[in-house]
Amino acid sequence: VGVSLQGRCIAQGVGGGGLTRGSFPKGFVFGTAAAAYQYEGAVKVDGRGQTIWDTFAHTFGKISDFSNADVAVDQYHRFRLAVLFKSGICAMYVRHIVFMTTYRMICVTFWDLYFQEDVQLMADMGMDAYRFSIAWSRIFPNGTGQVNQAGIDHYNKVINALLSKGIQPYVTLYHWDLPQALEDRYNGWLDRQIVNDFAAYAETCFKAFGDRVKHWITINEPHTVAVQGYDAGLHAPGRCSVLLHLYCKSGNSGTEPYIVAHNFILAHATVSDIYRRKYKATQNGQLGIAFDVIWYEPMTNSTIDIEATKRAQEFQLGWFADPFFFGDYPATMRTRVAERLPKFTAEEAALVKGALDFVGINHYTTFYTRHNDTNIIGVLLNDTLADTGTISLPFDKNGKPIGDRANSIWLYIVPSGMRKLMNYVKERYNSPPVYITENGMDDSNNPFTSIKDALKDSKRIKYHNDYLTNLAASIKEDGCDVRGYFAWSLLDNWEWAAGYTSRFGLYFVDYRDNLKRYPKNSVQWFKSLLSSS
Ligand code: PSG
Repeated sequence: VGVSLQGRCIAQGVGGGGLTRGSFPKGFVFGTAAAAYQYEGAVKVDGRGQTIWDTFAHTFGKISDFSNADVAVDQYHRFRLAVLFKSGICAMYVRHIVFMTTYRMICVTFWDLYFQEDVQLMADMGMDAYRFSIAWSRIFPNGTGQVNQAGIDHYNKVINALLSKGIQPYVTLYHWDLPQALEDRYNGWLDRQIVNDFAAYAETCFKAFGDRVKHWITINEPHTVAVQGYDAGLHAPGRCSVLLHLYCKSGNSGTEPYIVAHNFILAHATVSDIYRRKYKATQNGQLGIAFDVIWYEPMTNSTIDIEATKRAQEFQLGWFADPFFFGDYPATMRTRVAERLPKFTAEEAALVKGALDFVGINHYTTFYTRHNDTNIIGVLLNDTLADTGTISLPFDKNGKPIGDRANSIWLYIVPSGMRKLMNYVKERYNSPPVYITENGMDDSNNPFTSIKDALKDSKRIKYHNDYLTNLAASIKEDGCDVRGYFAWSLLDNWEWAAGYTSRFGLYFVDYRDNLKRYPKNSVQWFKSLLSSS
């Protein structure tokens, strides 16, 4: 009673919404999210092959703090079995067989498996699930060919450790760490061959883990990869043609993002087809993609800006989700990108349409959008953005920020965007099942802040409380079919081009003392929420 009372008080005290488990439907899943390259470290251990992110992070000038993720937060090692503990109770009983007396012992033995750190941290919070990614290059160090058994063994250990604590694995197959061998062989996602190689990797995972993994996210944020990796060049493989190739050695910002996107879509569709034909009947799992979606609000109430806002969303979520629901890209994209936008053959369209079992949404922030038909931005920074004929900013026309800012320059706190986005998905795609596969905010990694102060993350508590309150309303009041919520992230970790400058964790990681984990106050908040009824 004490715990649940306290839980209610904390949950109420913070947002005023009085969130409890009961604010969500029965069976609603709460978890934390993570990704291999941001967490694992151990990049040369047990036969792991190099990835495009190892290459990118080790290229001078690409990561803001000049760091790399060779060690990251060492999760690869911290999944090791730490202690195997055996205990039991025994009872003696006496048996008489005529004149013979025998003393017999019966014992009941309990085996307890204790795992080092990270699984226990999730269990401590009462989380139902953990979203993590498999590193393709641990399974196939060269992208294809011979399976690396040590990689399979590792993820078996992870999955079994989670299940032993009642935590369901939600597994991402591709969270950006493409085997470098495939980039070298045929330019990775730019070549259609990737579809077959990805399918072979995915199938290997279904065979090895599919008896226990029931939720697969094939690809994390294909939109971010297409734009940041191939248009702006800020993410691996760092291709672009903006600034007259001064920033990226090679690439074509006007065409490559669309080609890569097309291959991502075909890759998911192919994998989904294989799963449904060969594994679904026995494994009975579900496949989705995690789409990154900023919510857009019109900058003014002029028709031209309202139209622009619709277009911006079609070029973001629509670009990737429309093909799965309607069999083609949005009409606005067909018109504006014209011959640079790849086409689906009738056969491909049939394969793609209907290939999602659920929609994963990574949602963090909301921007204002206005019409913009100058091409300056395209020439300087970002061609796909120029194609939209829009510009989106976290400031209104008077320069006032749309919400409170977190640490990342793109992360402004606008909880109502969550509810609006859920309704948009419901309306546009006819109520598909949705999982929020990421939602969270970061603090800066300030070397002068004491650990004690860094653990006081009331801003993060409020963030989750307010976004979850809007999510609950979208389900209960608007009838959106949302099945689960994953907080980004379990731990502070390596934040891509921002390196270690950003802390998204519910747990603080001490980068100066053996990567020790400390619960921030948000851990207690989640624990209270999750133990409430
Ligand atoms: C997602 C959304 C935006 C920027 C970056 C991401 N946005 O709205 O401008 S990346 C995404 C990713 C994960 C990151 C996390 C935080 O899947 O690996 O660590 O979000 O940036």
